[in-house]
Amino acid sequence: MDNQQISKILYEISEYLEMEDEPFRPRAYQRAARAIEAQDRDLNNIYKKGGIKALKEIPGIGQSISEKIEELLKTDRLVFFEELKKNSPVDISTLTSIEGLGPKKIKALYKKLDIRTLEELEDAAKKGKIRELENFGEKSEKNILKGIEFLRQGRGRFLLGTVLPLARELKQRFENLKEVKNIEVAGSLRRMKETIGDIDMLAISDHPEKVMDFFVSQPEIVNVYGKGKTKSSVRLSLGIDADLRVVSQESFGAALQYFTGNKDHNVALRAIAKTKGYKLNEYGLFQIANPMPTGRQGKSQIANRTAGKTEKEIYEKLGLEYIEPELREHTGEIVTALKKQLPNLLPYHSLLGDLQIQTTWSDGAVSIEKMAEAAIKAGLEYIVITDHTKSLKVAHGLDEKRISKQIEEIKKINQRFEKENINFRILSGSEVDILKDGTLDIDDEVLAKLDVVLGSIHGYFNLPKTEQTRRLEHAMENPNIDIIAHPTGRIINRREAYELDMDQIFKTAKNTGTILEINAYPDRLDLKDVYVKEAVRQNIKLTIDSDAHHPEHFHYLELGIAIARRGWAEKKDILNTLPPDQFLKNLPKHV
Ligand code: DGT
Ligand code: CA
Ligand code: CA
Ligand code: ZN
Repeated sequence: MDNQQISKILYEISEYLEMEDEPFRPRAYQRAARAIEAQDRDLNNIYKKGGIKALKEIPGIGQSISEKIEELLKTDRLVFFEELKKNSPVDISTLTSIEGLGPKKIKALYKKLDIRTLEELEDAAKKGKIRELENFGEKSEKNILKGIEFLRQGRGRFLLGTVLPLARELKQRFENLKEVKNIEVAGSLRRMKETIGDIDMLAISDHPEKVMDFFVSQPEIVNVYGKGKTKSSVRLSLGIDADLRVVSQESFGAALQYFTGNKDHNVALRAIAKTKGYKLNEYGLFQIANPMPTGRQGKSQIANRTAGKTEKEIYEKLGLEYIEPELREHTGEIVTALKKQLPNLLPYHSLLGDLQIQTTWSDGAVSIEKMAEAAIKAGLEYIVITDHTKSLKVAHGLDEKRISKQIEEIKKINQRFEKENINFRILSGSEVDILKDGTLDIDDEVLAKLDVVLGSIHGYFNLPKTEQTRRLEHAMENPNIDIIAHPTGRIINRREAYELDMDQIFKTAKNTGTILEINAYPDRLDLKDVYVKEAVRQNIKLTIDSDAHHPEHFHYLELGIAIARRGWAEKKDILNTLPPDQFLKNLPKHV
């Protein structure tokens, strides 16, 4: 269990306790949850090294909560939390995941309308009962319905950034098992889709029963749906399901291809196989011995396996270029592979800089220097410090004076790096707030002094489409804006993108040279893959930023690269693959 999961559980506990009218404990749990969020170190390591005593030394964590964290770390569950959930009449975990509904409102809904579940909430809202309650009104009733719909769409799907580390951990354990010759993750996870329905894994082994025994004995497993000789399905504590199949060595490639999907890609591939006199299934690519006249295909004889051991040989035999999993969505990759014109995809680990970093100057967890050190460890050559600006009060945004002060501070740190022969540069920047009318909340003279300026929308999400589009275009037209951060504002499973005419946005990006960001933060991934593909097609420049608020966040860059690859991006499309000097020269204001 990682810090993020633990802190989420502590937040949920505080919500349950708040419902129960507990006076002090909710705040204690919130404080602890926040303390863990801001921790650079993994709680597992802290606990391994110093036990419960070390947990208690973290400011904000007391005796009772440190014991609960210990239980979570040791057993991956917390009896106290499970009891709380069981004894509560109301399904708080689900109801609080609706935007705008906190424990206080949920309690009022329970007391006045006896609402316990999502279904009851929906029913009451549809009948117009909620608008009649004090502090609710018609608008919030509408928003509740919208929130329910949104939740349903995303329900059961998990963020790529949450599932990926878990699946890798599982994979690693299998790799250490001597009975396993090879193990791969398939499905949407291998395609690096932004959300994941379930985890699909494939293994090669001569002792499948042993592999199955090992699988169902993993500590994260909360339920075994079925355990067979070569296939098992389970539910993990995160709430996601996982399947594992054991297949033979000679079909491994075919199985991997089949279970990677997506389904439409597979259907199209099988059709191509058929036209070439083959049959493709999860066991291999087979030559059909005596192709029968149409109409009698059912009786055609399957002779020999032509391919199946690796995916590469299957694609090759079918006359296609190898198609990377991220492209297998049946959005043109097959015809392009037939023509051998697939893009030379942006490689993982190819970014030299990260252009959106927050520090303690605004709402980040650590200092500029600490973020720089973490970036060096992550293999980067430069970062841009982009703390929020003054309109974002919750984040202690910077005003003109503090921006100028920060520029000086960055200069000093860079001088020290130079003296110590550290090959790393900090660039000065800002994530400037785009106001309702498209103007910026920082004076142009001050912005002109910064190396890189990001503009982003953090409020007035509900403007009409034309107005919202115009607002963003207005910001793009400002020569001081280099990059639009998280351009569409969506938060996966939580908030829809604001209404934008994306064709128009792309047109303006093209005209002004403004760069669009692929924000790699796990619940943003904004621009999303389909927009990346369109931007790439139009030769609009992009960057990939982690939006790090914490030294541990640099690894999110991988998610951004995945989205870029899913959008067919090459190295040339992503500006922060360039070394710092060249990167700066390519900013719109210098081109
Ligand atoms: P997910 O789990 O919803 O994120 O999406 P996937 O793509 O992982 O889908 P999943 O887990 O249902 O199935 C894994 C792969 O197995 C899928 O991408 C393609 C293949 N597959 C599953 N069912 C079918 C099917 O009925 N026909 C074909 N051709 N392929 C299938
Ligand atoms: Ca899946
Ligand atoms: Ca599956
Ligand atoms: Zn932002």
